[in-house]
Amino acid sequence: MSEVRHNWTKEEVLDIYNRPLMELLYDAATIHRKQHDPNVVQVSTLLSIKTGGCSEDCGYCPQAARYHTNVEGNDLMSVNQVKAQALRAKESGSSRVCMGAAWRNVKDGPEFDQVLDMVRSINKLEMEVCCTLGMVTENQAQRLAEAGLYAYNHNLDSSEEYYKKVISTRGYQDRLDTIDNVRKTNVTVCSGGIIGMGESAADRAGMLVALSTLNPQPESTPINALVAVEGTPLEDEKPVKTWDMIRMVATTRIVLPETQVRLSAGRTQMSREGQAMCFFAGANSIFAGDKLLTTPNPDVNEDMKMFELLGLNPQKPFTKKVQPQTVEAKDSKFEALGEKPKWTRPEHTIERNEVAKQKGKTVKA
Ligand code: SAM
Ligand code: DTB
Ligand code: SF4
Repeated sequence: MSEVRHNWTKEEVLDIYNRPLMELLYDAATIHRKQHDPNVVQVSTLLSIKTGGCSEDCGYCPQAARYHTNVEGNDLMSVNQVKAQALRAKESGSSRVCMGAAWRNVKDGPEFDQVLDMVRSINKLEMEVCCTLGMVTENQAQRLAEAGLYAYNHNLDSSEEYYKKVISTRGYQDRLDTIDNVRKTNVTVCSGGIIGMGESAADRAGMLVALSTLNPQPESTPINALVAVEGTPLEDEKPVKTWDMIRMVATTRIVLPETQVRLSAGRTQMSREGQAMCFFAGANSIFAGDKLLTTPNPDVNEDMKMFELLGLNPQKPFTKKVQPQTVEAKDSKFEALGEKPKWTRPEHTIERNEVAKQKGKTVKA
């Protein structure tokens, strides 16, 4: 087994990222084969259960209310709608459903109770359930765990230094605190980030250092290539080069040897050959389905053809960890505390976010 290190330095990680490609690939693939079956890829389906209208100013996100994008906002989906979509995902070969909400943080109340019922109903379909709902308190994480949640996604998204240049409505420590709250339960942690937001290779290394310092390290790590959406502050960022994606995946595999590296947003821009290189470099999970949350993703049938071509098999649910038990709402040990957690609002000025916000106001007027 490769040693899991929690003391990587930015310089060490940057050196790995910049190594001659053949050496980087060889080392990453060697670690990958020791830790994982290289022919098995975990398949998740995303479901946007509450779309758009978000209060935050995340520079990459088409769901932030202040920017003018083509995203149509929706209220929280019903439990029945979610169950139907989950069944469809199961039939198409997914082992996990990841429900995303355009929220800054979870608030106790009927909407959260409804999300807990969604978790219960998907867990009963014998699928892994993941949620990404923004910041959560320990009590909220406990309630999700009790409903049968398998994973909670909360990305660090970039290095601490670059995060400040992308978001002003919350801080990096809020993200770390949420991950810590999830860690106090038996829910697994899914945390990764985005490349292609204008950050340097050193920032990419910085993000991996932050992820590697978490102890235990996240069970899954999504690597997203920015989907530059018109109307967002990052609309003009150049598409991420596939070479950068391959390097980032390989470096993630070396620094987080046991994690499932998810080749996430950005696959529509990549050839099959490019994606195959990412699987070789250590990626062993994807998001399937023709939509991510609001933007396009490759067609499921195309993905299945790619799996066949590469001899890859979808991972069965609960391969890595036993299925959590679902406790019904009436038997819950945890009541809603209605806490008012003090998540931060640094609210420093980010020039390009301001410009996009003003443009949004003009378009909407
Ligand atoms: N609102 C919650 C939050 O921000 O934690 C959960 C949903 S949010 C959409 C989940 C993740 O989607 C973000 O952390 C980011 O990594 C990713 N994401 C959002 N917009 C993206 C984009 N345009 N390109 C790539 N990834 C994106
Ligand atoms: C993650 O790291 N990527 C997914 C999931 N976790 C929630 C989201 C990607 C969103 C891409 C932009 C969109 O479709 O809105
Ligand atoms: Fe809201 Fe999450 Fe999008 Fe930020 S990334 S604007 S918190 S939905």
